[in-house]
Amino acid sequence: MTTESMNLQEIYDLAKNTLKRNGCNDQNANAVSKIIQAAEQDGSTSHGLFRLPGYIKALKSGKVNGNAVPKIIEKSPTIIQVDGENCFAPLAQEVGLPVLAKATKKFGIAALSLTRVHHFAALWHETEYLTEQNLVGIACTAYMPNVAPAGSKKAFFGTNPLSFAWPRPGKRPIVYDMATAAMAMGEVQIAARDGHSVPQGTGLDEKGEPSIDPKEIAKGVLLPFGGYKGSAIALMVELLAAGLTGDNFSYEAAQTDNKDGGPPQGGEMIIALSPEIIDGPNWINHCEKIAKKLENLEGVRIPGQRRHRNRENLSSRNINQQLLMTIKNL
Ligand code: PYC
Repeated sequence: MTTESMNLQEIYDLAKNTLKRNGCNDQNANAVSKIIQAAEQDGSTSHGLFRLPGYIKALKSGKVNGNAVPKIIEKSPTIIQVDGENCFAPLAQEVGLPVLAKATKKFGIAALSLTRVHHFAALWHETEYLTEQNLVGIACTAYMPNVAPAGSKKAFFGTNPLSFAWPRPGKRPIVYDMATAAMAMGEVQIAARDGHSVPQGTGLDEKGEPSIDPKEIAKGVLLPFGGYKGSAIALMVELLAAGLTGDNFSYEAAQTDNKDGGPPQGGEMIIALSPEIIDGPNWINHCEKIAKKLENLEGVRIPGQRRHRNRENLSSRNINQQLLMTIKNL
């Protein structure tokens, strides 16, 4: 793979200028560019510049409004809704998360329901934001059908990612962000691009046969992780991110989407909890004990640790040259 070296500022600038050239105003472009830059910084390349062509397709087709002004609707003191007016999800998060954090610090638990957003990004961004304020974060979103429920060979669930983050004051949080599919679609697409195979159990080809060829899986379906267990969690994500927000289930997103290749319209559910209020001031000491015990087990890595180590490295990143050519032509 041929790559080009870019520093983090250049990555941000490339994303922002491309988004602005294609119809985003400054605020919308900034929100998306920050999360693209953060993904590249953390080594999460499948959510970095790799997503930019998809974002641009959604702007060009008019599915996403690059000038949207998301609106806050306080449904109760602890239930906040942000109507994204068809923006990309990061801007709706930027608007809603401070309100969610404030309500959680006051009442101990609160929920943020994002509606009419287009989510294509990693979810650790929103859950980690909450841990910076010593809150626990849980976030999930549905997508387009590309995962077969356990027992079926037909795409029905989205990759339906779920993120959980736990604060560790003075330290990086414990955080995971995982597709409930055996592998995120972006990773399958990158494996296809780079000519790598994927592990057995990732998906089925067009004929419904197990495959380790990502190009064949892209034409077929992904499988949920852990069989019926992952399938049950994927269903939970559908119900929380679409049932509870009133926005699209994955199958509904497919019915209304214009298939431009960009992220469909959907909802996101973000739940925040305050350990300080729910437990009390001893929560830090108590929870540090389990974190330390886990860290001391040989071979164990605290979830999020690898990304956080990448984050400390502020040097340039190697970006796929073909991807850069595609972006420069947008
Ligand atoms: O990474 O596949 C993904 C995704 C879907 C929705 C949000 N992120």
